[in-house]
Amino acid sequence: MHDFLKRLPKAELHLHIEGSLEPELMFTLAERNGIELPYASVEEARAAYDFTDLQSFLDVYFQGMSVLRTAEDFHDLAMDYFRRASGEGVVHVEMHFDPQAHLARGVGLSVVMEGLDLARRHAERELGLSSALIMAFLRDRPAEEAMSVLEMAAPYWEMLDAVGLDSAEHGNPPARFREVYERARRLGIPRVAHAGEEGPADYIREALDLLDVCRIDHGVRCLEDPALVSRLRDEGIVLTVCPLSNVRLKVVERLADHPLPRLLDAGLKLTLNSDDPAYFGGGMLANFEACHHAFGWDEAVFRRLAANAIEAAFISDERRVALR
Ligand code: ES4
Ligand code: ZN
Repeated sequence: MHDFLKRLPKAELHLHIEGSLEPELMFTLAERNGIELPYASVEEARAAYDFTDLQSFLDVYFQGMSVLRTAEDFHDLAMDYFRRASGEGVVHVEMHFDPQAHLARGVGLSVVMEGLDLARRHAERELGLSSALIMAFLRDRPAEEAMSVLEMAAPYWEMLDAVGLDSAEHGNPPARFREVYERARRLGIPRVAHAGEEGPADYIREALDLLDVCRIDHGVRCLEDPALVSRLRDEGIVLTVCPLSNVRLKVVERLADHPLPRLLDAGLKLTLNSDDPAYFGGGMLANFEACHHAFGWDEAVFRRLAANAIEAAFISDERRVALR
């Protein structure tokens, strides 16, 4: 099964590129930029990745990305991940990035965009790996700030495959971002949003109704609302599920308790993703393998999940055919 899962061409639709920062690179970049880390060693950093919920992770995640200062740093971050992913049989990566988290540290949008764009072209050439870019808004920051970031991104609108919504979900419903998403819609930029990870099923409904998203990131709590499950199935809305993330952030206690088999039985269009691989115990292959161990799925199930991702990816039909 390991060889099959590794060879299976996988597209990743839910990855935070800042969450792919392995402690080794974190230390390299800290040294390069003269930044003090709160960890004495790579091992100590890894030991600190013991989370109780989404917020406890986000605190560590925002701290970790403080080492990213220059375009070269963002290039190295993304290229480091692309190489690892490619080695696991990943052929396409759609990466969220958090411009507000960088702007708040005095790192301009042009620095982030230049570095990520260079890495994307480098990966295409060197690895034959395609990628997409999802500019995410921090939902625990004001909607006005998100709107100004969207306007600030005008020189890069053409480079954005979608906008997304991430960070602390509790108490930050999609409705607050209605106008920002309406602006993105008018600009012709596709939309996705995290919903129903820690937040209620109602947030998934809101993301569909008010933000007009084409995919839901996570969405695992939809099962609490049977009418919503029917709707997701009937409309073929893709959920980008992140199994190891859900375990590490205590959305579920153990992977064996994860709603994935029930979501599958409900006829939903699911994909498997790594979310923040450096923090949650592994990349795409680790997530696929963990599901094999927890649920005993056969090759046909994994083929279907991988095909769902290629089907829902922000790629040309030409590329889609090449990946099938
Ligand atoms: C995130 Cl797991 C998760 N949830 C929400 N926002 C995020 N940003 C990075 N990882
Ligand atoms: Zn996420």
